[in-house]
Amino acid sequence: MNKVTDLTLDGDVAVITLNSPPVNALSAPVRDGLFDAFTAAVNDPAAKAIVLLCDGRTFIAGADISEFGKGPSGRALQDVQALMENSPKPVVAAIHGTALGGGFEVALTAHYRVAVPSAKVGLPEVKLGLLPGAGGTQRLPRLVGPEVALQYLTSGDFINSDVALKSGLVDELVEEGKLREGAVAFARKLVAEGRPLKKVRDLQDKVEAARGKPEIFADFRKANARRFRGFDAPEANIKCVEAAVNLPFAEGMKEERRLFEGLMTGSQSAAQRYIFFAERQAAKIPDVPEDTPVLPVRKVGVIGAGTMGGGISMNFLSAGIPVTIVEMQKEALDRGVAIMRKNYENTAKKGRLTQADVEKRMGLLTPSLDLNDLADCDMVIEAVYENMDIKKEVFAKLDGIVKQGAILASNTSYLDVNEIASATKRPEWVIGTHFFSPANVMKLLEIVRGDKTAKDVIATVMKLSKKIGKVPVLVGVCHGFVGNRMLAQRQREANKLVLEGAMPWDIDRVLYDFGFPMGPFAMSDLAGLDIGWSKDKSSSSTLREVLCEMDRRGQKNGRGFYDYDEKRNATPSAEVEKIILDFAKKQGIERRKISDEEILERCIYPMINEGAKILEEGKAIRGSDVDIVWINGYGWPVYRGGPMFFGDLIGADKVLAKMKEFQQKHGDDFKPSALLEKVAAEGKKLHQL
Ligand code: TC6
Repeated sequence: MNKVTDLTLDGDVAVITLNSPPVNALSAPVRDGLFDAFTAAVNDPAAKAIVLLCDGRTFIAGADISEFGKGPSGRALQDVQALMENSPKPVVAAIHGTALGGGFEVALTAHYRVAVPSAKVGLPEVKLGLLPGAGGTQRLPRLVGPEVALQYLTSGDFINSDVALKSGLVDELVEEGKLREGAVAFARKLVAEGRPLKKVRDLQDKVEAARGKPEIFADFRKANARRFRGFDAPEANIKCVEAAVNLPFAEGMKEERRLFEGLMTGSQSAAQRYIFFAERQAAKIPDVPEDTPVLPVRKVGVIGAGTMGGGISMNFLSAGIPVTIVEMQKEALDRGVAIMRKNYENTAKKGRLTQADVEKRMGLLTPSLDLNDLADCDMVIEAVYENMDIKKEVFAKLDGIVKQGAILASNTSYLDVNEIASATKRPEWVIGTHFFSPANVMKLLEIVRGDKTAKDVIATVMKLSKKIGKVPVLVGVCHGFVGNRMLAQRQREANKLVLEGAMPWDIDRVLYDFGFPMGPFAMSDLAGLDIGWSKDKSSSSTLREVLCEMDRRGQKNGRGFYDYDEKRNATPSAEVEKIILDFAKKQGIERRKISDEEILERCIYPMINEGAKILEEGKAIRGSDVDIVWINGYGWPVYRGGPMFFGDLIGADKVLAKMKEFQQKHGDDFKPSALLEKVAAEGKKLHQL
C-alpha cells in the first residue's frame, strides 16, 4: 500500500480510504494503492466485507486526465476492477461528492453502492471526446436499460442521488455526513443477511429485452442528429450500447476498448481534454495570486433594462444575489422586468424551475428610475448604449453616488475601459465586463482589465463570474478585446469573398460544416442588417447598406441575405445574388470561382494571426485563453479546440506560409504577426504560449 490508500478494520469490515487531492483521480499511484489495498483486504481473514470510500471533497472523479496520451505506468484499472468484482467478500462503494467517469466505473464493479443524498454520479467522458473505457458502456445498460444509458452516456450529465437510487445505480442512501458509518453498517447487514455478491456484468434482462430492436438506436440517432453534429464521441458511445445489447459481456468489452482507443488517439478528444484544462487555467492570473482578498458582493446594481441589462441581472438573481435595476423611462423599465419574468417562466414551463423559484428570483429584483438607488450596491454594472460619451457621463454620475469600495463595471464590447475609468476619481475600482448575448445564457465573460484596475477588484470579479455560472477570461484594453477583434477579421474576409466570387450561402455552408452553429451571413440576418443603419445616412457603399435600402433587413422582415418563410427557414435569394453581381460589377471586381478550401483559410487564418497579435501585445494572458473565448462566446466547435489549438493542428508554419501567399495576392490585411513568424520559426505551439 502507498500513501494514497489507507486500510483499516472497523470490526469485521475492512475500510479502504483513498486520499489523493484534489479529486481522487485514478492516477498511477491511486491505481497501485487500490490494487494493494484490495489485495490485502481480500486476503485478511478478519475482514468479512470491504468498503471503499474517499477522503476530501469527493469520491473518485475519474481517470487522471492529465495522464492521457502519456505512456502506460502503474497497474491497469481493469486489474483493480477484477479484484473488486471477483472478491469473495461483498465490496461496497461509498459515494460522496461526484463519482464520475472511471470513478463511477470503479463503483460499478463493487457489488453494492451507497451514497449520501448530496452525491452525484455520472459518465461524463463524452464531454472529453471519449467513452467510459473501463466497462461503463457495458455495465450501465445492464443496470438502467439501453434507452436511459444512451441518454446518460451521450449527454455526460451528472445524476442526482435520488434518481440514481430509483434507477438502481446506487442501492441505498445514507445520512449526510455519516457516510463511513452508514456504509460500514450496510456492509455488515449484507454479511448478516447473506446477500449475494451482485455483479452488474451478469445482469441480462434489460439488454435482452432490447435485442432485435434496432429502432431504439435508429430513433435515438435521428432525434439527436443536430446535437451530435460533428462530434465523434456520441456515435462511439451509441455503438458501445449496441454492443452491450447484442454481444456477450466479454465481446462488448472488446468493442468498447477498440472504440475507446480510436477516440483517445484522435484529435477531437485531444482538443476537448485541452479545453477542460484551459478553462480552469483561464481562472489563474499570474500577478493576482489565489489568496488575493475578495470583496463581498451582496448586492448588485445594473444600469439599463434592455436586452443586455436584463440578461445580466438574471445571472445574479439566479445565483441568489439581489439586484437593483435602473432605467430612465418607466415603460422601458416595466418592459425589461416583464421580459425577465417571462424568460424565467418559460424555463419553468420546460420543467427546469418551479414557480416558487421564479418568484424567489424576481423577489430579489428592485426596479428603479433613480440612479441614487445604487448608492449602497457592492458592484454596479453599466449596460447602456455603446457610446463613449454616454458611458463617461454615467460613470461620472456613479462616482458621485455609489459608496466608496464598490466595483464599477462597464458592459462594453469595444470601448476603452481606461477612458471610461478616467471619468471617475477611482479608476482602480473600474473594470470592464463584456457579457455575450443572451447574457443569461452565454457562458463567456470577457473581463477587461484597465491600466489602473486593482488586483482585488480583478480577483473579486473573476470569482463572482464563476458564482454566476460564467467562464471568465481576463483580457486587456484594445478595440473589440479578444473575441470581437478576431471576429472582425473573419467578417472582413467573408465580405470580401462575397464580392470576389463566393455567395453568402457558400461561406455560411463552409463555416457551418467546419462546426460553427451558423455562418456569418445567417448570423447577420438573425441580428438584423439594419443595426446602426439609417436611411438618410445610407450611402450605398457597402452591400449591407444596399440590402437595407431595398428593405432587406434580415430575419425580422423575412428578407436579408436569405429569403425566409413563415417558419424562418432560410433559402438563398435570387434577388440578393443579382444585387451582389451588380455591386461587384460597379466596383470593377472580376468575379472568379472560389473553392471551399480558400473560403475556410481566408476566414480562419487571419483570426489565428490576430490571436497571435493579441498575445504579442499582451492583451490575453495565454494562447489557451484565446481559445476559451472562442469556444464559449462564438460557437467555435469544441472538438476543434479553438483557433490557436486549430492553428497548431494545421501547423503554425503552414498558417504562416498561407498568410504570406494571401498577403502577396490580397494585401496587408494578411500581414503575418511577428509572433506567428517566431512560433513558426521556433517550432513552438500557439496554444501553449
Ligand atoms: C475518465 O474517467 C475515463 C475513463 C476511461 C477509462 C480509464 N483528472 O473542476 P475543478 C482537477 S475521463 C485530473 O476546478 P470543482 C482540475 O484540473 C474523466 N485532474 O473543481 C482542478 O485542478 P487545478 C471523467 C482533474 O469542484 C482541480 O482538479 N471525469 C480531474 O469545480 C479541481 O477541479 C471527468 O470528466 C481529472 N479527472 O469540480 C470529471 N478532475 O485546481 C472532470 C478535476 O489545478 N472533473 N481535476 O486547476 C470535473 O467535472 C470537476 O473537476 C469536478 C469538481 C466536478 C470533479
